[in-house]
Amino acid sequence: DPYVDDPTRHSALKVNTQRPFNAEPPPELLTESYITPNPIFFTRNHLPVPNVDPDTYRLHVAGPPGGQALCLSLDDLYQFPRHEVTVTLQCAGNRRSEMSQFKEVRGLEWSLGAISTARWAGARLCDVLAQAGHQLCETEAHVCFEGLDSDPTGTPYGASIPLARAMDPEAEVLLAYEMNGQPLPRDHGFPVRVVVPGVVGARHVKWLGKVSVEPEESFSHWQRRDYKGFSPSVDWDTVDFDSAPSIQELPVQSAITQPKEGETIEAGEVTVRGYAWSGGGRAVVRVDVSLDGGLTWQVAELEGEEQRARKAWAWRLWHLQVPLPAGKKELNIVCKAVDDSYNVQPDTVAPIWNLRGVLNNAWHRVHVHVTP
Ligand code: MTE
Ligand code: MO
Repeated sequence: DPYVDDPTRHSALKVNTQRPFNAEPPPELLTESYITPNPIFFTRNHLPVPNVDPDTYRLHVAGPPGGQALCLSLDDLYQFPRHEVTVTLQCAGNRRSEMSQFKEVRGLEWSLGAISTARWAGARLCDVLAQAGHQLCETEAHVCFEGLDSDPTGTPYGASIPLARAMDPEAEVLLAYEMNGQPLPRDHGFPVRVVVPGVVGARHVKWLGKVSVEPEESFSHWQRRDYKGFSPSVDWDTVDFDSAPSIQELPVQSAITQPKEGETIEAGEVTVRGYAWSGGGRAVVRVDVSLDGGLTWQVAELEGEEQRARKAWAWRLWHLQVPLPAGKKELNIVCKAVDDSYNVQPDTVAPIWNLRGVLNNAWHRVHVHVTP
């Protein structure tokens, strides 16, 4: 069993698959705090967790022609200026189960918890690339990452991001060695992972072993044959993965974590809670909440840290506390967020359904009963 060496996990996690380990925190814990505690941070593993010895760990960074290939120990990495940033990480498959309720999709049945937020610390990728002699270039280029986790054929997990993002100090791409003030937990990439603010989780390569700059995107299965969006008309017989770009920045997203679907609440007053986030550093400017399925709306109160313009890498938590009209027996609670490009969420899954069940950002809906 290649998974015997996997770490032990927190019992509050809702396990999706045990081998490889995939799990999410329950909604009520997810938005209990702005920073997700490490033990309940959602985990998305495609392969067994590698057991990396921090003393012998080396990160290989390929150099350009005439440049300098680097072979960095953890201590070497600590010599680069330390950079800290709070980043929300979301899997492209977050909320897939709502998409599969509409029509079958292939993938893990994530509820709304394949998203979490941490304070990450590490070396800036741009500093490490510069040390190896890499520069921005006019021609298309991508920074390819390889993990130390691999399948039975020895193929590692891999992904890539455009060189322009990697080299932009404002994009704050990190080679992270700390998560919420602790060394990275094994499930989250110990000892080093990539953190790409504003970009889909799949590019945040864990257990980072190798970095290189290439004229093309990573040839990894997860870059080329997965994590892409398609029209609802495309099925497994007609899908052409080369025809769609890899997912990088994610669309505006929000979900309700309280009350929960099917719950019975007391008459008088209701408190609705949830999260909202957008990709690409776009800030959440507003969250609208409806108690009547979208006929009328109220504006929720945003909590948590203020976001920086164009660098809003972390989510906003929000709440709305309102009296209930007398005689209401049930509520159809809906939320939708607006980002600072005025992007909005689609009202249903139907127009964004895709065979892989990724990129679900439809209005989130929760139906609750009210006791008289
Ligand atoms: N990196 C490696 N090496 N192996 C993986 O399976 N999964 C990716 C990404 N990085 C993965 C990886 C995916 S799809 C996601 S959503 C995030 O890690 C999840 O990060 P987390 O487990 O720390 O939440
Ligand atoms: Mo993911």
